[in-house]
Amino acid sequence: MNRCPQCASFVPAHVCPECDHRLPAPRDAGPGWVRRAVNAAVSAGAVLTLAACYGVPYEDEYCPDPSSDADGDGYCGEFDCDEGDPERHDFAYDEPGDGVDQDCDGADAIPTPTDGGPTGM
Ligand SMILES: [Ca+2]
Ligand SMILES: [Ca+2]
Repeated sequence: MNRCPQCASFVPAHVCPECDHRLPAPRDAGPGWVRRAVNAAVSAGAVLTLAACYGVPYEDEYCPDPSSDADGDGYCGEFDCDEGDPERHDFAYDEPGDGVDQDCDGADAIPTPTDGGPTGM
């Protein structure tokens, strides 16, 4: 929240809804080096916040050793039950009723009425 210097109310944006006074955006304030420092601090803060909320991005999370990813699907080890088929890994969509266990849960997905399967009547 910013404080409007004209009417002293707190405003969420850069334009005060009470008096239409336009507040300077933090990125626009100060000389070049100040602006760059503020931008760097804001960017670093955003990265830290995102990392805290969603975890640190790790490119090879599902296959730390790409040399063991024989089918090249980006999954290996515990995340890939069939290194001979890039369509089969723990995060694959399991097409119901095709006889193939694409998502490696131990069985082919069972068709539901929306998949054109049994209606259950
Ligand atoms: Ca693989
Ligand atoms: Ca399937």
